[in-house]
Amino acid sequence: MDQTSIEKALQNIAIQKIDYFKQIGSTNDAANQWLSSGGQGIYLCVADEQLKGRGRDGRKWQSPPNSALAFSLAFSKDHLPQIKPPLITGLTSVAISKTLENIFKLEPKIKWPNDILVDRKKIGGILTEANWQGDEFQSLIVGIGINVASSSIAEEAHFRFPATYIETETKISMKRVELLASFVNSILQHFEQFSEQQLLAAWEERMAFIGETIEIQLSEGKAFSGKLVGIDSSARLRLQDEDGKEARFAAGEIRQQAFVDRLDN
Ligand code: BT5
Repeated sequence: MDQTSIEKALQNIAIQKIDYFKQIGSTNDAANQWLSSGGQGIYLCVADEQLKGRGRDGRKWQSPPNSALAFSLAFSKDHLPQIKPPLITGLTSVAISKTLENIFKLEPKIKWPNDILVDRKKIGGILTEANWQGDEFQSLIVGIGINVASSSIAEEAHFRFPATYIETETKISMKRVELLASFVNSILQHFEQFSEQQLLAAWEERMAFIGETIEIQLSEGKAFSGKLVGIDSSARLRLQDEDGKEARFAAGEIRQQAFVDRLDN
């Protein structure tokens, strides 16, 4: 993977600028810099290795060299997707999942709000960062990390959930640049074409743990448990308690008993 091969693989896609780095802190930071320097349109930043890859709430994301895909797409104000901001992570998850289904015949599940699981293990994660001015949505960065080869993970023992890798699940080895082009194509197509209704249906179809009893960890150590019944039109998680009463959550962390659930970074 290098600048030329990425540009070639994405030559028919409307992206204003592409940057490839052999090593970087975080591709989301590079995307933010592009926006701050007045970048207009859509920007793609790809890295072979991230030294400060991050997840939500300051957690770390591992993407060592030669093994994973780590990339970010930035959208300036006049190129923002039409869909409302709380649905963007879900839209990206659906686009990534469909690509894994189409190319590899995998059956990925989306662990609300931002994890892609295969066989109940984490194969990828999404970090969406939106910039606001007051309540006006100004720009957007969507960062995606996908485990391709098992060398993606240096310290798996510290993870909250078991991890997995495309090559482990499929026994297929595909050039990362081709995979990247398929993911980017799919994400941009979904951003342009998918309505909210289509998205909510496609998301629920692929939701991990649907019908199962889960626990959601809320801030300040609080938790709520119930049967996962789906998401609402604002992407809030819908849980039902034993009396059939429904509660909805805009943020939180799903725990599921069958999972190895470790606290880490
Ligand atoms: C995520 O956060 O899953 C979002 C990950 C987004 C990474 C991309 S890479 C390109 C762009 N640039 C960045 O700096 N970030 C984005 P979260 O749901 O908070 O999960 C983080 C947790 O996943 C960590 O605390 C670990 O337990 C676990 N983890 C870290 N690296 C992993 C990996 N490679 N595979 C599976 N699990 C991992």
